[in-house]
Amino acid sequence: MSNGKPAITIIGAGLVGSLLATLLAQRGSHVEVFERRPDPRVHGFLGGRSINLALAERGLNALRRAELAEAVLQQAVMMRGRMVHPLGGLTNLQPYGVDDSEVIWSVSRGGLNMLLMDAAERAGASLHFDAPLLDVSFGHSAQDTNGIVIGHDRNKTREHCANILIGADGAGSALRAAMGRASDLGERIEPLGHGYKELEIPPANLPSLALAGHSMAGMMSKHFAIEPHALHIWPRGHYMCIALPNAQGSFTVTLFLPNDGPHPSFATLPDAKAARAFFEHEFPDALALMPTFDEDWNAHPVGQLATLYLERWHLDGHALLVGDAAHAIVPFHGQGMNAGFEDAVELADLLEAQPDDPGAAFAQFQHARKPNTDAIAAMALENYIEMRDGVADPHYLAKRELAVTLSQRAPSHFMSRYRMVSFTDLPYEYCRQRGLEQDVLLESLLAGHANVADIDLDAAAARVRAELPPLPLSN
Ligand code: FAD
Ligand code: 8RB
Repeated sequence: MSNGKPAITIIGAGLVGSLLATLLAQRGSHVEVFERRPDPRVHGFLGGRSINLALAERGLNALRRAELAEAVLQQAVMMRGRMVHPLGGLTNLQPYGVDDSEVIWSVSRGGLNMLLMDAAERAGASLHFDAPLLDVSFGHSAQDTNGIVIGHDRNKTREHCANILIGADGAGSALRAAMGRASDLGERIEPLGHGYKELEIPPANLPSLALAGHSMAGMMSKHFAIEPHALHIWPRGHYMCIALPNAQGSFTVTLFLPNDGPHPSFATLPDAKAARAFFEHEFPDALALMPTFDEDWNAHPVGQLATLYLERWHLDGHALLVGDAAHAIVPFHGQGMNAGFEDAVELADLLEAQPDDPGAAFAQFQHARKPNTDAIAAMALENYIEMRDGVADPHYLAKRELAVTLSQRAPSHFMSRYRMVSFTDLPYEYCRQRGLEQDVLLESLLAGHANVADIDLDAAAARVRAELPPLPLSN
């Protein structure tokens, strides 16, 4: 204890650990953070590669609580919708929301993490780098403190006391492994069977159009090679590519593909030559924009995707897991970080409300969050199907068209699940359940109609208002 507030030890200064450290330190807790990697503000991040993430309303809300939203948005690129690139067809933009208040934001992981580390230190947290958690001996009684072993200077280790231990050390959490050795957490890892490969579209070097005809005509300037304000998708049925814009004019492209099985899978693409031939066939427009395709293919390993489920996130008041360490999910709703940021706010509120009873705070945290993280795990899996082949299905498109119309005619009673997840802070489990109810109604309204134009839309909107309760939205 210091000044009546508990001392808290966080493992991992990733996205969630550094935001949680900021929120707790801003409220007066004494916070120590141990991070395995070197300080990226000194040594650079991920070898300098630009990797970006989609930030949505939930994540932004959490950043607002730490007074960091504006600083983050200054470095972000607005994405208004999904730009779909059919094979051999015309690209089309499907807006995510009703206007520019409903957009998602592409942010650099490295930039965001460094901004959060700065904020945590400014708020008074102590960050220790090159400091991996190696082992833990958990306290037995409520009064017993934990002992943690932290790696230090290659072969040396240091031992520390850690009253309240919080694991924000990511999907491969060392704290989770240590907790699992002490007590069964009910861990289940479900591999997706698909992996991913990161590629890059650099900025296009075009003659500066705005200056054409002026004295500086002919000068080269940086342009985005494809529409910057969109999340690009190349849906191909059982697999897909996506691209998110970076503030510097490049795009990070990700190929999602089955690991094994018949062509195409990562197993049937053993080298860059085979991969290039596959892209020439399936993603020719994207390949044309990737001059470093072969180097990228060879340099970046295939990443694996899985969902992590735990029955228990905490050992009494001794230790708790948050973020990916507790509930890693597949990426297809772009919500992993957003969900982890929601965790950080919820936990900081609960610990602040009962500083003397971390066991109660941890139990309430798990009780409140677990149904919601289970729900986003399920919705993320479902959105892979939607992204990779749903977008080309006529029935799906008819449903989407009807949904858009109903949300205009009955905005207090109908909002697509995507909008609820991305642009509100309604609990994920509510979004999932409400999405199911709306889906049943959409199917019933569409039954027997070849297209949306044949439906009596006034009657449809009246049914929506009669059969669904109003949305619990404040605005
Ligand atoms: P991490 O960010 O992984 O941080 C864990 C930290 O713990 C790291 O700094 C690590 O070095 C440290 N650590 C690990 N082991 C130890 C140890 N033994 N001791 C000390 N420290 C340790 N989410 C979204 O919301 N939108 C997106 O668009 C999106 N895109 C993604 C793109 C990619 C390529 C990936 C991989 C993920 C993406 N996610 C996205 C998910 C998001 O990155 C995670 O949900 C989020 O980073 C989880 O934060 P975390 O702090 O729990 O874990
Ligand atoms: N992890 C995203 C969406 C939903 C887009 C839509 C999807 C890359 C790894 Cl795959 C993906 C979304 O429905 O139109 N919003 O944000 C981010 C996504 O992938 C991220 C960049 C990603 N996550 C391992 C790779």
